[in-house]
Amino acid sequence: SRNSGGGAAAGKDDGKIVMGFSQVGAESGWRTANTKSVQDSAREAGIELKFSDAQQKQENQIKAIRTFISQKVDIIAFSPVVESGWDTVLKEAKDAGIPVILTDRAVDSPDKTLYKTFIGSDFVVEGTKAGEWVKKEFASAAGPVNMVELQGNTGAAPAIDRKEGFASVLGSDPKFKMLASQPGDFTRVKGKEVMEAFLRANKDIDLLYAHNDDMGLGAIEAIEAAGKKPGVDIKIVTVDAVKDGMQALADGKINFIVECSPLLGPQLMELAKKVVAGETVPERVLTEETTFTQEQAKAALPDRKY
Ligand code: GYE
Repeated sequence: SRNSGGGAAAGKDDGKIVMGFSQVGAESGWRTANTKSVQDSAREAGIELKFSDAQQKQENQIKAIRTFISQKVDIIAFSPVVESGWDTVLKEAKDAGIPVILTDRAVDSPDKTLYKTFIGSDFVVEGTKAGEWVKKEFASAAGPVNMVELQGNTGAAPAIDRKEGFASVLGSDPKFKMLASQPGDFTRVKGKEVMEAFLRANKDIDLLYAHNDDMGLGAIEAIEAAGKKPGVDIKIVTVDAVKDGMQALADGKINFIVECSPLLGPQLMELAKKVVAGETVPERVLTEETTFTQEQAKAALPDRKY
């Protein structure tokens, strides 16, 4: 630890950066790839990682952050499961002199001095890309285009923003009708369950927008069990582009995927080193992403790492 500054419980000052990282959980393929990226790049950067899995519960993340504070880590990074309710614990970290980096997801704290930087995707842009694809895909359809939406976990930045971006493109166009929109918590199981309910309640669904691949993959099972063809009878657009999603896209069961990169580890470690060294870092670091059609997925799949 470098943060040994005289305290009784301080570790030895061996110059090695210690990072406490509180992860959301292991809810999706994206998350698994993200965890691996963080762990691998910490090792490569020579940063000692204290990794904690919150199992999708905010209270567990708050506990983990408090533990990191009491352990006097050099830096804390975390991916907040929901946007709200972090001010108190972030203030505790700040008062202890421990810098915080937001990874992947944002918090809605008005006080921007509670964290040093935020690295991750622009989720509103992702939702916009999904909406624009839908608009083009159904350009020649008479309408109405009946849509359903599987949201991420309630209160999470990517759930709020992906919904907003999509609605900003299609929401004011009367041709596009959102029949139902419910949380599927970013998991396959819940995606399947909620899609079953959507199918029971709505005879005529033209399009499913799922906030991640895993919920889309769960929904595909529900659609097939209902005797319909995913990608044909019901078109599907998702976000992430993890391997299983890309495979379903190449197989024609998903129609379009908006990429969201989980490989945040290398940049996170670079930022952490700078922050601990007292250097200034940009307050927002955006990830670069693309989109995939079925043909593009076929081409990209052989080299897809996650
Ligand atoms: O899209 C989803 C995961 O926060 C961007 O969380 C991340 C999202 C990702 O569970 O698959």
